[in-house]
Amino acid sequence: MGVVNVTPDSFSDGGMWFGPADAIAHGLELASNGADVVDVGGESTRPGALRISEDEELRRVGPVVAALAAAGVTVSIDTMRVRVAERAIDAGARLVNDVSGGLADPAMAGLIAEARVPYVVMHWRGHSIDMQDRAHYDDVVKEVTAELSDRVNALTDAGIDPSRLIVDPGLGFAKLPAHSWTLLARLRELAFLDHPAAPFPILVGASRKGFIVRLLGAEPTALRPFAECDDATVALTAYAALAGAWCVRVHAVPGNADAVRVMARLLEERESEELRAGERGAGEPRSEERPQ
Ligand code: PMM
Repeated sequence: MGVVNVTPDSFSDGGMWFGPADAIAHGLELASNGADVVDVGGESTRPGALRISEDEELRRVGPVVAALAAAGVTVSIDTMRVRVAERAIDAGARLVNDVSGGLADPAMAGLIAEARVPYVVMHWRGHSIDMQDRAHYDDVVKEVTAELSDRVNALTDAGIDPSRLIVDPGLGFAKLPAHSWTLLARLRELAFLDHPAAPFPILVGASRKGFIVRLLGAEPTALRPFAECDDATVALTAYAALAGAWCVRVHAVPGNADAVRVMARLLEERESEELRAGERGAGEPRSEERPQ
């Protein structure tokens, strides 16, 4: 999933694709670089960001979603607002990516149930303005899994088909860097929510996030510039793919698309090796049956 932030102030690429023409050209480039989905967002969610009005969000994303969808790109709309999601679906968006997992707008669940589109449910504890004040956990994996389980149960109770849900740990959202690293290290556990339809597909948004920027800074307090974190993002993409992630959300597509293809081939090989080993095992006498 390639990212088009139609914002002046995002985490990582704010202001670069703010005009509709630049944003559309960037989305087409991401798709031609190998992104299966292009995620269009109009509202920055960097820590401390203020919200923009609904009309401003619609003004930013509307033409971009419509043009990319008309060009045959599979578009995802990154929004917490039901009206923006609805307009985007009408304009051809095929997936809704809601960083609040339906908590920011209570009408979102009804729309998703009716529109029958895939829906990304990210772990979220509140709006960006003060989300980092909520980064307190005893066991971050257990708590994120429990809170995502609550969301997924509420969403399916509201009529959403569980097969349309994708879950996301929300790296950097109400998380300190150590929380994001722990969630990545135990990624597989996040699929196993307390819901009859588990395991769920997992989306990982690690690209250019603060926990990478901080790790790679030359000194403990120095930050590596965002655009110089793309090799590290590729490393995490390879890891996430091998750990079974369904999708990675990234800003620079080519290296990540290659990593996904390489890991898919490796996983395929691992599975057929396991199958072959199983067949060999079934044909051979077990150790206790072997002639002495
Ligand atoms: N991160 C950002 C925006 N949208 N959506 C999902 N599902 N997961 C994420 O981790 C996520 C997201 C913020 O990143 P950006 O502003 O650097 O694009």
